[in-house]
Amino acid sequence: MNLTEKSVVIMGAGKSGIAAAILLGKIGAYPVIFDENENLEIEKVMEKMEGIKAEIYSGILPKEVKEKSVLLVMSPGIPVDTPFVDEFKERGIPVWGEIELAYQFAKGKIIAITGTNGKTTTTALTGKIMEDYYGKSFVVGNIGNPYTMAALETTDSDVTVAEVSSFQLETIQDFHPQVSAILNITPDHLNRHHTMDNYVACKEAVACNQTKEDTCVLNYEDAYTREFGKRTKARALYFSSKQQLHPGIYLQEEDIYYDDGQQIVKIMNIHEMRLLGIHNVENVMAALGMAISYGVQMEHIIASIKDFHAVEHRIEYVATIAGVDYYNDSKGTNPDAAIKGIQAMNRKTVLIGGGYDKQNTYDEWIESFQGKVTWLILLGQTKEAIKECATRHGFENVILVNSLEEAVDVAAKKAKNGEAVLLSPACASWGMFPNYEVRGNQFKELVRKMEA
Ligand code: UMA
Repeated sequence: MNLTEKSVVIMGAGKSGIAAAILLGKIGAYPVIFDENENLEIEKVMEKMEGIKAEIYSGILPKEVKEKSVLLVMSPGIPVDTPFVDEFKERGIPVWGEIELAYQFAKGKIIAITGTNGKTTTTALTGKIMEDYYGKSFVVGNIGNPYTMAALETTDSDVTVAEVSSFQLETIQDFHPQVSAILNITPDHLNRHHTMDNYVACKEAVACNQTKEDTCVLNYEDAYTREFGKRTKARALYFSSKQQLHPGIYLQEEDIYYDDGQQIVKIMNIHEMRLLGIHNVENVMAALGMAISYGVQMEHIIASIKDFHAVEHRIEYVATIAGVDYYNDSKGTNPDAAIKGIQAMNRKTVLIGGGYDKQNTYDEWIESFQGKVTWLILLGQTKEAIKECATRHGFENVILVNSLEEAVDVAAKKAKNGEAVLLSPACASWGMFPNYEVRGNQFKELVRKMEA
């Protein structure tokens, strides 16, 4: 689509919206940013525009501005099933997500990773493997770097490694990764997608433009992704943490193997990686599968995996104070991710949880406590609902607090020498924090303050 001197409305003035507007300005289009937040600080948005001119509206977008637009670009956090978006669609105006916009102007090959949990770790690891091997890679998407920020810098010989969320995949059109992965699918974001079927369809969309020349790496132990392997047009490459696959990548005892259909190669022992927990073994196997499919030599892949550390906010060790180890798992934004956090702890744990209500259920999370969690400290919109759920499961050691500061203070008092304190909320941060990074950083600051 030729956008030169054409007006394009961008929904949302967050990271994605600003990056999309900058890209559009650079290619000679007229970006119009629209944010529904009436209190948006327009000056602050302008400061982030890197000298690119854009019209910025908050609260209401004037009708005549809407009608001039030839394209609507959506930020991932904004639902698409709204009357505002319908108006554009009814006029035949394309609605692209920020990822699709970037894709239309990007060059080179793409590796795209989705799944309910493990995306960020797997994306960071795959990005590192690519960077170590090729000397350069672009790591973009839900991980926190909008794809539009990097797209114009990419060349035909580059590889882009993109973490893509269901929100982002809902609005793709031509986006076509040569290698993709769906790590797992468990209920999440159902307040946005309404049904599990819709959510699963968004995840599967990562491979919708792939052909038999491409690869889709899938988890054999997840019923959704296992089934999807039978339907996808791409070559399915499975990984499993539970059984031997032929062909595929799998864990047996404590070793990872790769069976290419002809021969079986032992790749590495799991203690050679610096990541904790079985979920991380799965993330490593997925990254391995993608790197093999992309053509990276095995010895280089192994060296990069051995050298890779946990990403920030994902079961991240913070400090030991008075014999208590503090872990930041602010990225545990849904019950399934938070269960992995608890599983990774090897001692009694005081758990801090709760936050924004995504209409998840918490039963499995509470059931996973299994005597390991001594106290549950709850904050945010979901605190009452989680407390009620805990009571139903016979877990009574629950304390409700009003801030993260109070939560850390109470946790420090409850945790005994030799135990752990884990922030792993099972909920998004929204409502109390702009994102999980701010929540995790505040937790780390509060912990380190006690250390001083
Ligand atoms: N807004 C509206 N109307 C709405 C909702 C929001 O106008 O109905 C406005 C807000 O006022 C705000 C802007 O939209 O100014 C925010 O847009 P956004 O929510 O899309 O946030 P960005 O800052 O652009 O960040 C997005 C992703 N956020 C979401 O998907 C919610 C970031 O993922 C991503 O890192 C970033 O783009 C760069 O690609 C975060 C996330 O929480 C980490 N992702 C979810 C997850 O991991 O579970 C999917």
